[in-house]
Amino acid sequence: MSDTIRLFDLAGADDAVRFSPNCWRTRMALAHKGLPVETVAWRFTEKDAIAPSGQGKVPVLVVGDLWLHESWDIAEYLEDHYPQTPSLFGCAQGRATARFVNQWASEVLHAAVARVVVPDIPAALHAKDRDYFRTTREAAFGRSFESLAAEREPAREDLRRTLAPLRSVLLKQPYVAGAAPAYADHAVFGAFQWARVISPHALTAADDPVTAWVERMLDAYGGLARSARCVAAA
Ligand SMILES: N[C@@H](CCC(=O)N[C@@H](CS)C(=O)NCC(=O)O)C(=O)O
Repeated sequence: MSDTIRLFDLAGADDAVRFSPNCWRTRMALAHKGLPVETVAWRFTEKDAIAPSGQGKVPVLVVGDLWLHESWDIAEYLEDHYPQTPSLFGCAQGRATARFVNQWASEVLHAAVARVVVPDIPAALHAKDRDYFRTTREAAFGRSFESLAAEREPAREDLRRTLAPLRSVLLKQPYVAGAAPAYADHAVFGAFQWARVISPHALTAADDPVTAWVERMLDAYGGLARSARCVAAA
């Protein structure tokens, strides 16, 4: 019998509000492979709960005695250890290209989305996380949440420009990975699901091809992402 898979998944004050872009990558990858998972609601300050992983960030995936972290490493683990399930990458070249897409999303897209949504996050956090979140994020941005919130519109404009290559690709094909979603899509989609769950501010216009792709991703895997609890709708 295969081991139960557990995922430590970032939650807000409400256990059902799961808003981490990196955890959503893993949730989508597990769904793609048809692997059942038990998610564990985790807060930023609950470092002890994931200490066996040797670091302090989620996603953390626990399979038997194995504690895995880093969303990209988790994706590779799932691909290599469950070869009988649908592939996340398709082939060696697909894996290499997905690695680039993943890195672009982590370094460029997440930073651009953060400027739009981060000021909305404290209101949804568990009380025990609020000071930690403000202190660490304001230090990272070098500015207050209030000043970030005041510049949300220019941040959205910058994000729209950042999305230009994604938009161009999605005008030619329905998914980043081609005809069907795969890990390159999961890697990018996490950022959109982050915003959708935690913020009332739309990232893209209704007629943007990126919006149509987000809708397709929300419907994928039996509507897993669409069924997620959103703060704005709560
Ligand atoms: N490169 C890591 C990034 C993980 C990460 O930054 N996770 C955030 C949640 S999205 C976290 O757990 N932060 C904990 C903290 O800031 O203390 C990955 O892709 O898994």
